[in-house]
Amino acid sequence: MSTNELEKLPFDCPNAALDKWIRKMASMCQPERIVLCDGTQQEWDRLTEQLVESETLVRLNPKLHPNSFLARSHPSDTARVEDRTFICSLRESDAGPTNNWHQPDKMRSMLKEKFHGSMRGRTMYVVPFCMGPIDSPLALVGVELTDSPYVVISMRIMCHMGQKVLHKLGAHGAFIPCLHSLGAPLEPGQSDVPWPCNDEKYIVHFPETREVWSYGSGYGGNALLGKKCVALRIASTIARDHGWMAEHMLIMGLESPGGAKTYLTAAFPSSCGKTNLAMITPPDKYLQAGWKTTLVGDDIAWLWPGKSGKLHAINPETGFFGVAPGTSWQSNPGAMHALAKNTIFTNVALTDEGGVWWEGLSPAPKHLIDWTGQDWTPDCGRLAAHPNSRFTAPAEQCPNIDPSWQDPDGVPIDAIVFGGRRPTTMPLVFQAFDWTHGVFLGATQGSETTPAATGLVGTVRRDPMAMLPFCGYNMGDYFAHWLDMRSHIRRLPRIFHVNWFRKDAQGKFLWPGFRENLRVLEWIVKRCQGRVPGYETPIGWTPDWEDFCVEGLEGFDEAQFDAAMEFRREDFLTEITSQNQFFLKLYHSMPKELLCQHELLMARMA
Ligand code: O2Y
Ligand code: MN
Repeated sequence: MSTNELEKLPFDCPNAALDKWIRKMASMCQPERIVLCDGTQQEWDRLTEQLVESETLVRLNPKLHPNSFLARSHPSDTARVEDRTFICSLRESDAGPTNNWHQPDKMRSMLKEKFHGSMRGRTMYVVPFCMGPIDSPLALVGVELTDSPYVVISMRIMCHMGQKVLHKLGAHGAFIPCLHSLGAPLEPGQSDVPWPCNDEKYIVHFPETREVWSYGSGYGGNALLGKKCVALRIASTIARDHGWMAEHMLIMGLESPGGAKTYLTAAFPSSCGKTNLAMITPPDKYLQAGWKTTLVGDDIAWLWPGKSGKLHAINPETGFFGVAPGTSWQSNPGAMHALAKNTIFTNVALTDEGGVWWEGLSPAPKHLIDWTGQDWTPDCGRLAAHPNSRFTAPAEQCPNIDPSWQDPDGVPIDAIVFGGRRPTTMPLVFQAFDWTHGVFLGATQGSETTPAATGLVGTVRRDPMAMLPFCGYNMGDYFAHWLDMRSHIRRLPRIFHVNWFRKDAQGKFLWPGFRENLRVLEWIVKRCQGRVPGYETPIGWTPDWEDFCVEGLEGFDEAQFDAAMEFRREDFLTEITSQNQFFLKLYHSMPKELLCQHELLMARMA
């Protein structure tokens, strides 16, 4: 495409600023052609056909998985790359000590060199997308320019995309510019590979100008820029400036037998079963009694003080990018229904019948093609699916999707739940004394690495509000924003901390977990409704044995409950020291209220 051709785009662009930006980026990236994506079924059919031909996708057996495909990525491109993720704020202190910072002008000129000619021989797709229900007051419009058709079809599942978004943008609307290139230009005559990418990767955010530039990866959060880049890192800076919150949280609804509905959000560090909790099936006893759970979102929540006086929440996404291994009809039937059709699987194994398989799905078949494309047998000593293999599936296919999941005004939130994988120290559930104490609980949450001897406290990897890799600004300022929100919410949600992973001295889990976690959520709901008293302890309000339902839980007696709920002063003294080390890292921006919470906890423990 010559510079001359770039004087005019090959399609009508209704927005002058968008037209100008596309032409500027195209003259830098030099694609062979530019295509505006409309988000239609015909476009999906065309692109998936093209990707099957280029061997990026394998069409699955339509009898097993209608309209579904398997992609195998390059083995070097299988996950988000945190060490290649940058927050390029004008001031280093605005990125804070927990983010990779780079001076924005220098980063920009370096990126311009990388992107120069990076789309040669490829198509530049223009993907207008909207995070959040199109008519929501919080909805954010972005436009991703990408040379990856896999990204286009994935974006169609993960967010509102195409013509309807261009219509919302109109002639003068603002958009978040997101530039993405695989960094794998094709020279004349050069043949393509199924998963082009570059060894050098940059996932770069400019928070002041609200821009994302991503180079070198075609995978997940590195490449589908609406998700972690826009809906968390950029949105968190917009939210701070405009009085709302962009959080790494699931959103779910719980309907008790009388029909009362309570919505809650929850933030856990990775590997704590967030997707499984979001899609939880109540234990049979609860189902028979009339309990229902609904899903609004499994990964991201945008929260703002709504008309009801409560915090309201929307899920800015329309799909799941869920981890496949461990997902099964036993562990998560909701996810299995969601991924039954219209799904893109990435890096799972292919069965001889043209279906998919991963570890934890079912007994291993006798033969598979593994995620690297090689023959696989159960005795070959390799995993069949990559541990970070994924399904990209439409959220509306989840059978218990909440009727209000696309309500522009969101759903009213009564509880916020924090937690972590803590084999020691943290009881099954407790409630914060107030909002500030709750923010403290979120700020200190984390997961524990298991020490060699069981029963000893391991090293805790802090992941405040599960936002450590996703906050687009200084974590201390982020805590201050949380504290400030208190004065803007008339009916504050209650805040809780849960731990499904407590173990006894023999290393056995003290709580059965999975569907039984609903019993903990029941206590949380009842606390929000003022239906059960709490028992005041130095760490917060805890449930009394009489108020906690264990009916039908084989062998879970009062002694077991006490063990799961126990907190030991000596463990908490270790905890306080470890929290202090984390706070010291953020000392210059740490709000005094949180340091004070720390002192108060110490005093209550003394
Ligand atoms: O590896 C990736 O690119 C995906 S990471 C991811 C995907 C879905 C939901 N959450 C996450 C995460 O890292 O929190
Ligand atoms: Mn996530």
